This record gives sequence, structure tokens and C-alpha cells, in this order.
Amino acid sequence: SSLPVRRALVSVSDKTGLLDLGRALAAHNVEILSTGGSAKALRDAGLPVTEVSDYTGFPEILDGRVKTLVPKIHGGILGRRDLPAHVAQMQEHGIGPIDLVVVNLYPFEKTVASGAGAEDCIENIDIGGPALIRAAAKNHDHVVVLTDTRQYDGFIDMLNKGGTTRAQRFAYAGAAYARTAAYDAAIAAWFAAQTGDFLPDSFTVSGQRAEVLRYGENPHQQAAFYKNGSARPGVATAVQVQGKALSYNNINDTDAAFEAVAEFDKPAVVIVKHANPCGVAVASSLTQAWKNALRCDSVSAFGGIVALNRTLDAATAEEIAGIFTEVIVAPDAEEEAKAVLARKKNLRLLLTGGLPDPAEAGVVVRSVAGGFLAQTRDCGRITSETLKVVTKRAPSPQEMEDLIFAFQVAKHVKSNAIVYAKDKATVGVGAGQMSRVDSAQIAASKSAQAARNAGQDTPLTQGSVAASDAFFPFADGLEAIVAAGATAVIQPGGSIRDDEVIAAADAAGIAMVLTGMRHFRH
Ligand code: 93A
Repeated sequence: SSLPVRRALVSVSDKTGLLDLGRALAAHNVEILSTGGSAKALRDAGLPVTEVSDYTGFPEILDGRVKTLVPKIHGGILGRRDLPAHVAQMQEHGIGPIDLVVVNLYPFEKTVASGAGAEDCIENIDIGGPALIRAAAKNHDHVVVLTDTRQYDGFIDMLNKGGTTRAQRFAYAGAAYARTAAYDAAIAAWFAAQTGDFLPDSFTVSGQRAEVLRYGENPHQQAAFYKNGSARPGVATAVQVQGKALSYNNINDTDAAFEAVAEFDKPAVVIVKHANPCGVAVASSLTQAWKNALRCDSVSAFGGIVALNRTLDAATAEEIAGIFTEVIVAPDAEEEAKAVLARKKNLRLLLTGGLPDPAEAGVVVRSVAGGFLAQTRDCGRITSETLKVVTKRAPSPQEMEDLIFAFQVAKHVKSNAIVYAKDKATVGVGAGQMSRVDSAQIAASKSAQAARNAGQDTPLTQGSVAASDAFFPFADGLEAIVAAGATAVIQPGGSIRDDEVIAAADAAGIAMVLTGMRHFRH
């Protein structure tokens, strides 16, 4: 079901690879229509080419601002070959089908980067090019669209093999819209930069709509929340039942808490402070999970964000309302629970209508100076089948359950992460340290403090298990965990000193399992 190419429209600012592409098209007897500069380059190389103005019978006007913006071009791209009415109208108006559109845009980004003045930048806003690209991409059932010179070689291969498949045209169409979106984002960013202000209303990231926030991470920073229209249950789609408007930090922390709580099937509670969990528990009821999560670090939980993976009931709401909480997020809440929370005017209650699928594919983005980084979401999930016991002692079934729980929590803790857990509740969380040993020790000493606060002398880490988000480069991190009283450890493995680490575990008589999967989170 390959689609052959009979007529192409070529209009490119960047002439890289143009002649090779032109030669390939000529070799396949493709009629080439082209605009001024592109047509000249092809003609100079001896390739047969028809000027768009000759083809349409309408000259390029307004210094080239109107070259291809005519029905004979756009009709030829947009007409559906499978609809008799479209075919008839095209014939009636003398519009021939165009099967391939090769366009790269006026170099707006390069012009801005060169330090050019405003007039020059504005003249380099391409209007006709994006129109051609978007039209061709829309009609990808019948039209191929190339928007990047690096696509030419692959396309020429397809042409030599008889044409393109629908899947290939679909992929080109997606790339085309990504290009026009990025192009318009660059233009919008330039406009925003001209005023010297961050203007969330005009500053768009890939066309996403912004909601202006009162301020950013700190009061002297401006901020906005860009929602991408995804239906994923979470902070962007939640209904706010009560409370003040969410702040930048609230949104960030709520997201961290809700994504973490969605990892668990049984009733679970996650308490987050500063984007890190300070208490996580799974239990037979939400109330019990809340109590167990709070026990881990009730000091940090003050002013925290609480996420639940079940409909919030009145008894649990009553418990949570007992301490100062910024945000509660849950799939739903019983009317009685809402009534309990209504007494706390400032507390925000967010209902998401469901839980996100932790395994759902997605992309996460962060900015760095001069650009941004994108990666697929960390959907990795270990299963008991893929774990490898490497010590003389194997974990007991109960330890194994806690190990898996602790590792799932560690995935949501900033690196270096060490998580101690017992009976499906965290008893110590060490987050965000530059040294893994520090994370292990800080979690243990916080846990000892939590025990003292509760009037006990045995630290909660005594008899717990521990998870490490990445391997132990040396045995010292493992030794700190042993010193805290843990009896089993889960970690990815893969260090060149794994043998030393395993020997230290054996010497201490503890069990160790390797996951083969790392959960860095920076
Ligand atoms: O000025 S435009 O916005 N008006 C148009 O009708 C138009 N058609 C194509 N710019 C337009 N183009 C752009 O011209 C293409 O996107 C391409 O970047 C450039 C190619 O011009 P030339 O072939 O004369 O070098």
C-alpha cells in the first residue's frame, strides 16, 4: 500500500541536501514545484522545476510574504483523494494534487540568536511555510511532509522502494506539528522577551495553556502552571473542593505525593514535604495507613501534603485534620469527609476522580540553562520474580514484602535515597544527600528521634528492612544500614564492589536482594 509521488512542492530556506533530493525526485519523474530561491538552486543544478508563480498564474507579491498562500497550492495539498466531491472540486478549479511537501522555515531562531534587530526578526516569521507544513501533515493519508533536511536520506530510500506507507507519513506528520509548535513557541518567547517580563499569558510552551500562579518557588519569582490537556488523573486535572489557591510548591509537592501513592494497590497514604515522602504506609484501612505513615516522621509531616489512593472517609479525614496539613489529594471523598474538612478553611482538598497508571508511558521535562531535558517517565516496576537473592540468608516472606514496598517508596525519594520500612510502613527516609552513607545515617537518626518523641528507646529502624535507590559503591553505606538495625536490604546491584558489599551483608548475617533496576530521582 505504498503511495507514489507525482507532484512535489519544494520551498526551503536551508538548502542543505536540496540537490540530492531534487535529483532523486527527478529520477522518479516527480514534477517539482518550487518557490523563488529554491527553484533557482534546483534550476542552476540542471533539474527540471516549475516556479510556483508560473504554476498558479499568480506572482509572488509583497516581497515574498505571499508566495504559496493560494488555493491552487493549498487545495492541491488538502484535497482528499478518497472523496469524490473533493476530487470533482479539484478538477473544476484546475487544482492538481500535490503528494509531497518539502519545507523548512525562515530561520527565525537563528536570526534571533544572531542578535538581529526587531524588524529583521519579525520579517523572519514564516507564515506560508507553517501553513504548507500543517496542511500537508493534516492530509498525511495522501501527502508526505518533510520539515528537516535530516529526513531526506530516509525518504529517498522509501521513494526508491516504491513510496511511503501510511505509518511513515503519520510519523512525518507528527514531526511536522512538533516543528511548527516549536517554531511558534520560539516566536512567542521572543515577544515575551521584548517586554523584559515573563508573561505567562503569552509565553507558551509547545502551545500549552498557562494558569498564572501568585508566585514561584519564592515570592520574588513569577510562575505559571502549563497544562498539556492530558486526562491523567492528578494535580493538573483535579477538582479543588475547598481551600486557598494552590501555590507553585503545593502543585509540585501534590504531584509527587499523588504519583507515589498510585504505586500501591492496597489502601495507602503518602505524606510529602518539600517533594520528598516523609511517611508512606500501606494498611488494611486508610485510617491505619495514615497513622502508620505519620509515625515515621510526625515532625516533618506538619504542613505537609497528604495523598491517598482510596475514597477519603470521615474517620480518616478527622485524623488528618488533627494536624496542620496544606493539601489533601485523593481520588474521591465521602460527603461526611468533606464536611469534616470544611471546618478547616485554608486546607485544600483536591479530588482527582481516579488514580494514574504508574506504568503509563509519558515524558518528563526539566529546564537547564539554554534548553531543556526530556526523558520518558520512570515506569520501572520490580516484581518478586526478577529479584535475585545474593546473600547466604534469604529474606523471610515478610521481609520480602517490606523490601519491595521500601524499594517502591525509594523510587519517589530524591537521590541518594535510603528508605527503612517495617510492616509496609516507612520508619526512616533519607533523601537528597550527596553521599549514600549520609542518607542511611540521617534516616536512622531521624528514626531514633521519632522513637524518643514517642517515648520509646528502640529506634524504629531496629528490625526493619532498607532500600537503596542505587547501588552501594562501597560497603560503608551497607554498614550504616546494618548499624541502624536493618535485617534485609534491597538495592539495584551492579557496582564493581558488589562482592565486598555482599560479603559485608553476609558478615552481618543480613539478607540482600538485587533488583537490577535503578531509581535515580534528582
Ligand atoms: O513569506 S512567507 O510567509 N509567505 C509564503 O507564502 C511562503 N511560502 C513559502 N514564506 C513562505 N515560504 C517560505 O519561503 C518557506 O517556508 C521557505 O522557508 C522559504 C523558501 O523561499 P525560497 O524558496 O524563495 O528560498
